[in-house]
Formats: sequence, C-alpha cells, structure tokens
Amino acid sequence: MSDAMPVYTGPERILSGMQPTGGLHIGNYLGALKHWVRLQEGAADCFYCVVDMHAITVAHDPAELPGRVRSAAAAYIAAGVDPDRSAVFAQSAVPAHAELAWIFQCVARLGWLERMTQFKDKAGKDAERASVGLFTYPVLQAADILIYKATHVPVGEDQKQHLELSRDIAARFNRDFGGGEAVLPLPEPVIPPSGAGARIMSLKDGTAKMSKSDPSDNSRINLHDDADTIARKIKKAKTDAEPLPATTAELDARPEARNLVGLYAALTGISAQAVLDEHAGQGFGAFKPALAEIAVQFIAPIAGEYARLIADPAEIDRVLTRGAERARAAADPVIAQVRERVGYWKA
Ligand code: AQP
Repeated sequence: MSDAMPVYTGPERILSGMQPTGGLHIGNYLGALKHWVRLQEGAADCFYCVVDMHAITVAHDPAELPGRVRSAAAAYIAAGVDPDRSAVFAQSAVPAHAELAWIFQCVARLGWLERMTQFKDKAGKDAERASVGLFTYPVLQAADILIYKATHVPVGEDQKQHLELSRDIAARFNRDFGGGEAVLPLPEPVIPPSGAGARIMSLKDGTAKMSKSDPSDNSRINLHDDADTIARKIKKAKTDAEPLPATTAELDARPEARNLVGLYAALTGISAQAVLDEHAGQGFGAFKPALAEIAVQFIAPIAGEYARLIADPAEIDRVLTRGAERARAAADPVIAQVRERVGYWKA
C-alpha cells in the first residue's frame, strides 16, 4: 500500500522493545540497544518496553517470566538507557497495547501476515501447531508502536519487514478511519547501516542470526557473560581453515569468517575492510584472541552494571512501575481517539 496523504504532523517519538525470552546478547546491543541510547540524547520522548506479551506467543514458564522482564530492564539500563529520560516498562502493564492490537487485527489483511518471513522461521516445520499469537505477532508490534504515535523505531535489520507492516496498518487505518486526517504516523525504522551491527550472526552458524532463544548458549555472547566465558565462546566459534583475506568481497562465501570480522568491526567502530587491512593473512588462531580481547573490554562495563542492578529487584520494579505510569499517560489519549474513530459506543 502506498503512503497515502495526508501527512502526519505530530511530534517525533521513539519506541522500541525486546522480548524477555532469554538474556540479551551482543546482537541485541549492536542492532538496537546502542541506538536506543543514542536516540534518548535527542528531543523526542523515548519509550523502551520489555515485550512480555510477545514472549508468551511461544512456550514459556510463568514462574520465570517476571524475573526475565526484570533481567531485560536491567540490561537496558546497564547498556545506557536512562530511566529518568526514557520510559522503561513492561508491555503488559499498559493494557492499551492489547486493545489497539485487536483493532489492528481488523485493519490488517490476512495476506499481509502470510508474507511475514519471521513467522515461518519461528514456527518452523510445524506451523499448524504454532500459536495464533505467533502469527499475529507483527500486528501487536504495530500496536506497540502506534499506541504512542511513535514516528521512529530503532531495530535490527531483521525487523524491517515488520516495520513495513506497521506502516501499512497505519496507512490503512488513516484511510478507513482518518476522516481526511493522518491520525497515525507511518513509523520509520532506524536501522544501523549493514556492517555496523545491523545483523550479528550465530557463533555456531554464520547463516543464522544470533538469537536469545537459540538452545545453545555458545551461539551467542551475552551482555552478562564474564571474560572467561566470552574468550571460551569465541575460541569455540565455528570458522574455516583459511587465513583472513585482503578484501571483504572474499568473505562473501565464508559466512562465519565474515561474521567474526563484522563483529570486530562493529565493536571497534571501524569498517570490515579496515579490520582486514590490519589482519589479512592471519589465521583464526591469531584473530580469535584479538577479537576476544576487544569483546571482553566492550562487555565488561555492561556486565558489571548489570550484576549490580539485578541484585536489587525491588529497585528494578520501582523503575518499571514509574515507566508504566508514564507510558499509560501517553497511551490513554491515543486509545481514546482510536476508539472514537472506529465508532465504539460511548455513553
Ligand atoms: N543478531 C542480531 N543482530 C542485530 N540485531 C538483532 N536483534 C536481535 N537479534 C539481532 C535486534 O534486537 C531487538 C530484539 O528483538 P526481540 O527481542 O523482539 O527479538 P528478536 O529480534 O527475535 O531477537 P532475538 O535475540 O533473536 O530473540 P528471540 O530468540 O527471542 O527471537 C530487535 O530490534 C532486533 O532487530
């Protein structure tokens, strides 16, 4: 669907979230969190939620979920999110997300959802047995964004398709219920340029993205890993027998080598070509310890702050309570306007 006129004129707002499906990893940081931190320096209000409603679309242990929400919130803050500036909260603490998601389920078309590749990846071979929630997940994601009329959404490259769906839903809502007005913005993804951490791959398979819910902890570097664990995981990372080449083009057929070079580049803020300029000709026996040293230096302050924060769950709960109050105050007028636009009864 094209971006129909008229144009949204409301203020800039930032929204993003992560699922509490496991400890956050370096891919989550480089693809998203790093940019959350940068964006909170600007003038726009930032809303950073822990999307626990998304986490229940797959099998989960109810006894563990609250702790995982606290863990994700602690990781956000350890990575540099400032809860005095940005609203940090649990998605389920703001019921308007769910209310708007239902309305959007009636706006989105089945064909749009059927094209979503992440559902196919996550549902696997037995899609018939996947929850309906996993299928409609991108609709809830659109509600997460648009309940705050967020204009910008910092995410990794893997989320680009979902963001396009959010834009389609907003455009369709405006067309059907806007009465000539752009009630909802068409949110823009804020995606790091490729090579800068947009997509970090698994340490065990250079063709699969690094993921919290990968059953193997050795596939990822967690933001809470200690130095020995990081060094061990990098040492065990899958590679090939060739030395590093002189040009990035020569990495194209070597996904694992490309991933480790990309990780080095993202952690040091230099280009992949600059990494090769420094390390071409080296085997992984030499490159891996160099990468491990960089990764340890990078993670250590985040892991230290995370350990301090997670030791005080009551303080994390206070942050989440304050964040939810702020989020509800922003969501309430939007859901009231949307209810009125779709014609819900009101006494
Ligand atoms: N490997 C990655 N490289 C770059 N960015 C990534 N993100 C996730 N993995 C990578 C970004 O981090 C945010 C987290 O999104 P999410 O929690 O909703 O779930 P996800 O994208 O499915 O992330 P995971 O880690 O793979 O979790 P699970 O295993 O639970 O599905 C998003 O902005 C994403 O782009």
